[in-house]
Amino acid sequence: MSRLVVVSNRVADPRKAAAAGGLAVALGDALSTNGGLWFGWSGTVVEGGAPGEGEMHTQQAGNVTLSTVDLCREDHDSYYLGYSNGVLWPVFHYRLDLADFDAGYIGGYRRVNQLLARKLMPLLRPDDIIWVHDYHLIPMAAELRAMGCKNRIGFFLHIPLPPPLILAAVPQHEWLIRSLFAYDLVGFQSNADVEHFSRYVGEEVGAEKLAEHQFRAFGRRVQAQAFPIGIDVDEFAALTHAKEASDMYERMKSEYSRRRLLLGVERLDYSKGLPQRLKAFRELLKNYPENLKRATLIQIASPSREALDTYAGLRQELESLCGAINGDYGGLDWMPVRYIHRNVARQRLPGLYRAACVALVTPLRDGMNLVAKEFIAAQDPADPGVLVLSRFAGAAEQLKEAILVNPYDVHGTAESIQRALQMPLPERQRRHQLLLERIRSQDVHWWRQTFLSALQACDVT
Ligand code: GDG
Repeated sequence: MSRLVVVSNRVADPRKAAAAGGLAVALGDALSTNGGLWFGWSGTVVEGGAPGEGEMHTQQAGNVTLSTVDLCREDHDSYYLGYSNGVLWPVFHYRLDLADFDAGYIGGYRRVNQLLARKLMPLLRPDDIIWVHDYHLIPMAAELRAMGCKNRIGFFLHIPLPPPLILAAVPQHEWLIRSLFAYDLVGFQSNADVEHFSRYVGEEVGAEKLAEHQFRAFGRRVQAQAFPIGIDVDEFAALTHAKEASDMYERMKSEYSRRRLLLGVERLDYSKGLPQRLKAFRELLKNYPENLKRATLIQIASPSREALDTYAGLRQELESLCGAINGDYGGLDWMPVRYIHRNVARQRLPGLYRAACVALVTPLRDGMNLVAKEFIAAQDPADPGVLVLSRFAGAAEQLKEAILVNPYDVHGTAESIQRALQMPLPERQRRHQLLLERIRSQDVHWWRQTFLSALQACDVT
């Protein structure tokens, strides 16, 4: 059996993965099954270090080796803040207006991918299977191949791939896509992403389509298909019934016994559509006054990428919107919005999900969105809450029984929230049962196994 090597920007210790959540657990499981190596950035930024250099640290976690590399300040700022999160993240989420195409960033992005490939290369064995994750590391396989690596290498993109004309706004778009042809298998979250890839390689580089999911260009063949990521439904259900979540649930139920709870949970990120959601909630209060003194929106927006200006600006916008809604509609005994800019402990989240009668998951664009799936897993099947889901989340391709909304349409979203609040019990139960079946049949273990089986089966001749 081949050894699995996972390469991702950040590395989690499989022994502590439960605290980090589903993806870390799933990758940890995959690595522990036959022993493996998890490789990436250490999270340490060395002030004044030399660009393209970084010390490597190795520790053993059971049968999994964790090897991580430090980055100097200049590399971190151009690779992580600059190119990954200042160019690729906004463009891949269709936000050309927020991209910062500073020519200097690409050098750092390439340098760090080269550095990581150089450090990884001597650790590899001939029959290792390598699985690279996400937009930070798109050129990783090309760098490894240039150093003589012949292993099977797969890549999974956790964020969306935009349509060709949007992707073409990145000055290095052709280089990025050419880099994907150094992999044997490229996985996307949704069929829409695969369709964008297929159109791009057909229109921009004249790739030949050899078969369903098989493309040839730049003298290489790549397989590209959708592997929608899931959650560990059983683990999440168990977490829901454990003490911390039950306590949270009871507390919420008694505190809001006379109210209806709506819930939003995400990292504070402009892709998540938070201002539009708050405006839709304000519209709900305005147009359906029966919700006054009754509906409370709890919005968790956990801190994220605070070093970037766009994120600081968004934070201010949200604080001012929440203040305005509470000022206009709130009273001494009721505040319509409770906005929490802190990380909530993972063990408590399922209790919050279960206490909510409506979840608002309304990103402007999202690769998948795991919060939607966690909300479904945490519900009481006898009295489930309703999921209001953006049609622009990758999850919308699977979760058709949610109430699908266009988050840009504030009025339409408010109408849909009202419909969710009024949905009769039998309809809620029917929809929830179908959604639960869907997230169960394509859970995170299914995702990992299907991806790795497809990678094993790739024709690499
Ligand atoms: C990327 C893609 C794709 C959120 N707030 C808190 C907290 N969370 C947890 C949630 C969930 C996770 O973070 C967020 O996952 P999402 O999928 O919703 O979104 P991204 O972080 O943007 O993830 C996305 C994903 O990768 C996987 O491929 O689905 O499209 O953008 O698990 O529960 N967890 C805790 N406290 C919080 O305050 N403990």
